[in-house]
Amino acid sequence: MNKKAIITSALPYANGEIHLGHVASTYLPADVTTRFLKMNGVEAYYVCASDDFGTPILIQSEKEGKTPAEYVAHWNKRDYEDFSAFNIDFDYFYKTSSTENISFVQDVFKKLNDSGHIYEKEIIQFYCNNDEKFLPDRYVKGICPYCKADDQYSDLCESCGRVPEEITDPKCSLCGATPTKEKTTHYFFKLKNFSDSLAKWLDEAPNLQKDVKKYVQNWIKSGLIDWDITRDIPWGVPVPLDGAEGKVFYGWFDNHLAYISTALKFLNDKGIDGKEFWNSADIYHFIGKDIVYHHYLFLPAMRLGIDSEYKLPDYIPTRGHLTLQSKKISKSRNWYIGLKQFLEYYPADYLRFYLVSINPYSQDDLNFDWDDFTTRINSELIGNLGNFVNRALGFTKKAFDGKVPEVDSFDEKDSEAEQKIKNFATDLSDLMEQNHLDRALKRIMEFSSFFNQYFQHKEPWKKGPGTANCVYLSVNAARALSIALFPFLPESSQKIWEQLGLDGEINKSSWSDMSLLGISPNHVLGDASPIFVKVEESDIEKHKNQLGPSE
Ligand code: B3M
Ligand code: ZN
Repeated sequence: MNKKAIITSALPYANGEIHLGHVASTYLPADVTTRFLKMNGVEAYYVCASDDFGTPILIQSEKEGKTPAEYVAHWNKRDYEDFSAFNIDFDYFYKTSSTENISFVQDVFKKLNDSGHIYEKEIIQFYCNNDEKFLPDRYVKGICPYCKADDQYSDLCESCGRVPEEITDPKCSLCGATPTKEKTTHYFFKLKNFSDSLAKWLDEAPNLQKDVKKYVQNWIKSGLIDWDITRDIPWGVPVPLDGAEGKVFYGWFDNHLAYISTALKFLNDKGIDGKEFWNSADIYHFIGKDIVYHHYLFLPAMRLGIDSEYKLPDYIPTRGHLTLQSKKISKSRNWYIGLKQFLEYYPADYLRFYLVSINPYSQDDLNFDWDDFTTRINSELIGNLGNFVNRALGFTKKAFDGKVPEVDSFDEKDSEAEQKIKNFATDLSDLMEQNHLDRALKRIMEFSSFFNQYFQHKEPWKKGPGTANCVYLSVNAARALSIALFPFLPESSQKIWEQLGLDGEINKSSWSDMSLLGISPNHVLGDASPIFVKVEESDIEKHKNQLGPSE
């Protein structure tokens, strides 16, 4: 296992609040993975940034009468606060509009240009006579030329995931008028040049998801098109060439470079050689499936274009979209739950538990359902896990004054239980390393369920022979659970740790520690109290009623 890692997750646009859809597919899986790697002794850093440039942000700041810089500063701060409240533990959260990123992007562009990967071309671009503007990207809506889905932005079809060469039946998204076409000069990146090297990279990358690879390979086979990387708007990274005044880079040219520039800034400030670290680490980019094209083609091609001066990603964990009560999330239709709002209802760990449980390592869409949430929290998290921990600790308190008794020789059941603890870390490691976080969490719940049954079977309240063993093994199982749960439920895991009377912070434990019988006879537990509070059905009804049009 590589002992260094850099983890990133798709950079949130500084353009509105973080909602459940964002955290499910990228930030939460990335956070769980980073915590796991760190516990495994990997020098892992999770870096992220707000994505500050691009036409939608410019449009929105104009609407709100703010400068784009003021507008993005607001969302950068707010996003970071919301992530922190959800215990998304970035090592560093920066911004694509940082001076470091701007100069990094300009530098990469110059290198690509010097190596002949850039050319200039006069193009005909949509222009709105009404708004007196060129209309790149989201300024134009129309029909996708590939899959014929309508109401698609000209820069990305949400239905088939491809980037249209030219949208059909275009309309200005500001005023709805049909745009005219005017001439302008743009810079292009020769994506076509990279067809073979991208195909080879995909073939050889051992850790990329097979199904994603397959359809990206098909895109390559059906022919890549060169990529227009500049825009005639006043908000973006300026193109560093004479004669290119007033032009900036397209947001997707600069944003993923902030993965690198942000990591370099963070590492160099820490006194680590950032470039050397990047090139010797495992690189993870967590994304949602709507941005596969950008991460499996644009991003690696640009890195290849500068001679892999910064290595290509090892992992691009790609997950599906979240629907809400089986419908597409939509802010305008109020079919939407903000992260901040959710955390006013329930603790972060409830949402972390639920979202990991329903989120496989695949591109299948997942669904947030309030009733399912209630069941999973009340019967699994509380009924199984909370119940076991509380039973084991509560009983030790009551019957032994909180002091773990001396053990006798183990019977068959005890030995089986002991073995479960000893195998626990390895059982989970494979799943965690392969990104199957949902299955790992399920395994943890099975472990808890096993110990519930063990406790029930042993009937320690009868104080018969074997009671001491049952208590000793049960509190050690609770300790194992507390360590295993840390990447998933950091707050609850720390609570269990403290109730066990263990010192210090749980995150100082290493992953394999869970398989030690780390609590010895005569150890004195802390105070036991329920870790979780039940979700009330009446509250759930209220939350459901908040969705949809308010009358
Ligand atoms: N800002 C958000 C998205 O399309 C976009 C990601 C950038 S990652 C470099 O999901
Ligand atoms: Zn218009």
